[in-house]
Amino acid sequence: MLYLLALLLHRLPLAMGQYDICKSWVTTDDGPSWEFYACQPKAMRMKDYVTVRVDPAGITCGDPPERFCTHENPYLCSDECDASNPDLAHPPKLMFDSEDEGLATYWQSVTWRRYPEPLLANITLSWNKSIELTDDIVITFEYGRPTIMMLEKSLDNGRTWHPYQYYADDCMEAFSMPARRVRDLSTTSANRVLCTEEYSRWVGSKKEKTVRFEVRDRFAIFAGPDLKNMDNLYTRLESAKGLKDFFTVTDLRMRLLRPALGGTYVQRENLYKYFYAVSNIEVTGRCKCNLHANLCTFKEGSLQCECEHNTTGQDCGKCKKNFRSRSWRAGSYLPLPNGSPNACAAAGSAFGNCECYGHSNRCSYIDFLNVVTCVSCKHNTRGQHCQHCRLGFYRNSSAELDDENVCIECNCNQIGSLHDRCNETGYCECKEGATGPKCDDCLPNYYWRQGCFPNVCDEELLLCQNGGTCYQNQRCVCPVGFKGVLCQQSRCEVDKKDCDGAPSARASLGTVLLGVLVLQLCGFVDL
Ligand SMILES: *[C@@H]1O[C@H](CO)[C@@H](O)[C@H](O)[C@H]1NC(C)=O
Ligand SMILES: *[C@@H]1O[C@H](CO)[C@@H](O)[C@H](O)[C@H]1NC(C)=O
Ligand SMILES: *[C@@H]1O[C@H](CO)[C@@H](O)[C@H](O)[C@H]1NC(C)=O
Ligand SMILES: *[C@@H]1O[C@H](CO)[C@@H](O)[C@H](O)[C@H]1NC(C)=O
Ligand SMILES: *[C@@H]1O[C@H](CO)[C@@H](O)[C@H](O)[C@H]1NC(C)=O
Ligand SMILES: [Ca+2]
Repeated sequence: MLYLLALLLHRLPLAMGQYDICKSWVTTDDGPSWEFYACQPKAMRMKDYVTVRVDPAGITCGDPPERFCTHENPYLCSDECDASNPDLAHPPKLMFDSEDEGLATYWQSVTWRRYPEPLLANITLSWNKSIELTDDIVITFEYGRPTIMMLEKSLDNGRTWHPYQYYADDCMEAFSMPARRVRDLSTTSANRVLCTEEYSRWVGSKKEKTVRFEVRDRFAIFAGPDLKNMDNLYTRLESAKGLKDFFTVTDLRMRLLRPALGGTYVQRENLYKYFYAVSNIEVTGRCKCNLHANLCTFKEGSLQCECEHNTTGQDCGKCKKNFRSRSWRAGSYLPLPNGSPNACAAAGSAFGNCECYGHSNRCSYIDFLNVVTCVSCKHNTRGQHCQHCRLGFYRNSSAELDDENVCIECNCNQIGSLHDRCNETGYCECKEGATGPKCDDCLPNYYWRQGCFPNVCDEELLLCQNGGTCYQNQRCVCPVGFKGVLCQQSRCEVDKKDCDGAPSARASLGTVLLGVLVLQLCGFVDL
C-alpha cells in the first residue's frame, strides 16, 4: 500500500505543471526516502490581497458633491458624484471589486476645475510581500484613458521607487523619450523601461479602455508567441542578470499626470469633463518564495510563503534554525525539468564533522595537518569552523554563532587608537590621552585635535595670566603687551621697544619676577 502511494506520488511531478511540488516520497534501492525539487506557488489574482492608497488627500470626488460630464455628452452634465451617498460615491475600493455583468463600478477623481494647474493623482498598491508578475497588469479606465501617466514599482515595501513604464499620447513631448513597443524588444533588452503611445491616444472612451503593462509580451521574447517554450524562459530567468527582479514587485504606483482630453485641446469653458475614473486593476502574479514553497497563504493581513526545504521567513529567504551548516540559497529552475531545491542542511550533516555555521559553502581537507576546514568564511568570520571573528571585528555575544551578523565591526577611531582590533566587548586600545570604547574621546586634562594632547591651559590649574583667555585648552590668547604660553611674560621686559608704560604697570609681581629671571638668564641683569 505504502509502495503504491509512493509510486503514485512519484508520478505527480510529471502529471502536474512545472515546479508545482516541493518533494515526493520515492523508493530507491536503499528504501523509501524524500526527493526534493524546486517549487513555486500558483499564480493568483493579486488584487484580492492588496492595500490601496490614493494621493493627494481630497483627490477622490464627492466631498463636496460635484457634477461632471463625459466626452460623449459634454453639455449634458447631469452625472453626480457624492461621497455621502453610497449610490453616487466612487471610493478607491471600487477598483478591486468583482464587476457585475455590464455594470462597472469605479474610483473617480475630482474634475480638472483648477486648470491650468495639473490634475495629478497617485494610486499606490502595496502587498507587504514580494510577488512575481506572471501576466499583464491591466488597468481599466472608464470615460477615457489618461493622456500622460507613469507606472512605478518598488521592491522594498515602498522605501525606494523605480520607473516601470511611461505612457503618453506623445512620448517625446511628455517624457523626452522615443515611443517604443514591448513587442519590438529583443532578448537583450527584455527588461528595458520604455515609453509607449499605444494606450494613451484618443479613440473614443468606450472603445479602448485598458492600459497594460505587458508581461506576456516580454515573456514571449523567450518563450515564443503562445508561451509554449517555458523551459527557455525559466533558463533565461536563472541566467540573465536582473531579469527575475524586473518582474518582482512589492508595490506598484500609477502616477496619473494628465486626464483624457477627448482628442482635442483642453476646453476651459467646460472643465467638468476632465477627470480620472478607474474601474479595475488586474494584477496576476505569484508569491516570491525563492523556489522553496508551493503554497502562499493570507495570514494576519499579509501573504506568507509556506516554506519547505527547511527554510523560513516571509519569502523563505533564510535557513531555519539548526539548518545553517551552509549558507542559504534560492532554489533554481535548473536543471530542467525539476530544478534544484538548494535546501538548507542540518548542522553537521553536510560535510561529516565540518560545521561552518552557515558562513561557508565549502570545506577542504588539509593533508599535512589531517584536518577538514571551512573555506572562504563569509560574514567577517574566520577559523576552521568559521567560529571566530576576523581581526577588526568582535563577537556579538547575544547572537547565535550561525547568525549572519554575529561579527560586529570594531570601528576603532583611527587616530585615537593604537590599532583597529578590539576586545570581546568591542573596546579598542587607546593611545595616551584617548579614551572611550572607540578611543574617540579624550581623558580629562586632554583636548582633541587629530588625537588627544595634554591641555595647555584650562580654567583650574593652568590659568592664562594677565587677562589672557584660554582658547579650547590649546593656547592662551594674550592681551597686547604679553606673551608666553600662559601670557606670563610682559613684552616690555623682553624687548624695551614694546614698552608703552601701561601694560607693565598692570603686570603682576609674579610676571615681573619671571621677567627678571628671564633677563637674568639672558645675561642682561646681574643680581
Ligand atoms: C506621487 O508619487 C511621487 C513619487 O513616486 C511623488 O513624487 C509625487 O509627489 C506624488 N504625487 C502626488 C500627487 O501625491
Ligand atoms: C508585513 O508583513 C510582515 C511579515 O508577515 C508583518 O510582520 C508586518 O506586520 C506586515 N506589515 C504590515 C504593515 O502589514
Ligand atoms: C528538513 O529537516 C527535517 C528534519 O527536521 C528532515 O526530515 C527533512 O528531510 C529536511 N528537509 C530537507 C529538504 O532537507
Ligand atoms: C546582537 O545580536 C542580537 C540578536 O541577534 C541583536 O538583537 C543585536 O542588535 C545585535 N547587536 C548589535 C550591536 O549588532
Ligand atoms: C574590554 O575592555 C574594557 C576596557 O578596557 C573592559 O572594561 C572590559 O572588561 C574588556 N572586556 C573583556 C571581555 O575583556
Ligand atoms: Ca470595479
